[in-house]
Amino acid sequence: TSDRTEWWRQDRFGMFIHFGAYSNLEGEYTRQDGTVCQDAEWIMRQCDIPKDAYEKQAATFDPSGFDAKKVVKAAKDAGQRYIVITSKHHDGYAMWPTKVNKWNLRDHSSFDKRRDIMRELKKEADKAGIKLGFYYSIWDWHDPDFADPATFPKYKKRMYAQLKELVGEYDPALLWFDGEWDAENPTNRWSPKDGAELERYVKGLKPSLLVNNRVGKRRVADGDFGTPEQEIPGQPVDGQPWESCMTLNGHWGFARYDHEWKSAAELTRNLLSTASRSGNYLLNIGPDKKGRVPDESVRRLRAMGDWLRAN
Ligand code: JFZ
Repeated sequence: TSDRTEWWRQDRFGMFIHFGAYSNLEGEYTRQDGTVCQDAEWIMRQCDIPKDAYEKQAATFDPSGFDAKKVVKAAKDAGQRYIVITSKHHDGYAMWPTKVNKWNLRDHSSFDKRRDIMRELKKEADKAGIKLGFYYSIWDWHDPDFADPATFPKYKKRMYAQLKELVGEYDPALLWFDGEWDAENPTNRWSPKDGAELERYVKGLKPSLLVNNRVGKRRVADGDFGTPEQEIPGQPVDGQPWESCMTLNGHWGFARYDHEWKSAAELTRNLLSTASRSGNYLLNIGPDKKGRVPDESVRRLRAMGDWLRAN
């Protein structure tokens, strides 16, 4: 119903954060033959990185420069009222110390074992009155049980266990699912029934949780809000609340070669036209391999906030 989305519709403007083991490559993978392949959070797939090579690079991931205070301040300065961070992207790498497997920032990295960036972010967000949500990819390139129909139920169990950890440990306000599509990908067999089950499950863990429509098949009946991507629809999506997510440059994850930053004026126009059509705007940052937010991003977010405060 519309009541459960009320805080979120009033907040209007959020920060998306794409951060994971792919960030450690900063968008560039050098193959054995010396050629360089470029992509961001899809780099493992797009550049055909062998699993062991990807695991090897992830073992050196050390985002010691991640500063939750700075991230929350950047959001606050921009006028953003909630944050959605990737807890697990398609590469399956968990950004919190999950007990479900070792493929995570605590157990498979060079990062300080005492730190938990999700906990740090939750603490700073709480202090600033900013809500925290998690992106979670249903699609998983790393878990061998995902791709095989015979073992998919085993994968599903682990996914449910991870979501229980996330909700129990960090009390998120929102879960942003992704990776439910199957058109061009026969190994992804997520069904409407799977979606309905998952939605029921997470809302059973925390009834007030907001969930996007990618939990199921992006029908109006799926989740609490629609998720047009990189576009601002002219019409409401069948009366369903909606949120448009966008990048600041041309990538979600950090790409050191991408200098095509959108201007603060364009971004502000996007925010305003989204808001004028009763939509939410989720604007993305991609921290670098050290976990630092690029200056180009911070400056644009601040310029947007300055404009909002002045007008
Ligand atoms: C997905 C991810 O694959 C991508 O890496 C990023 O996290 C983004 C926010 O979500 O990409 C999509 C999802 C949906 C569409 C396109 C890309 N879509 O509906 O056109």
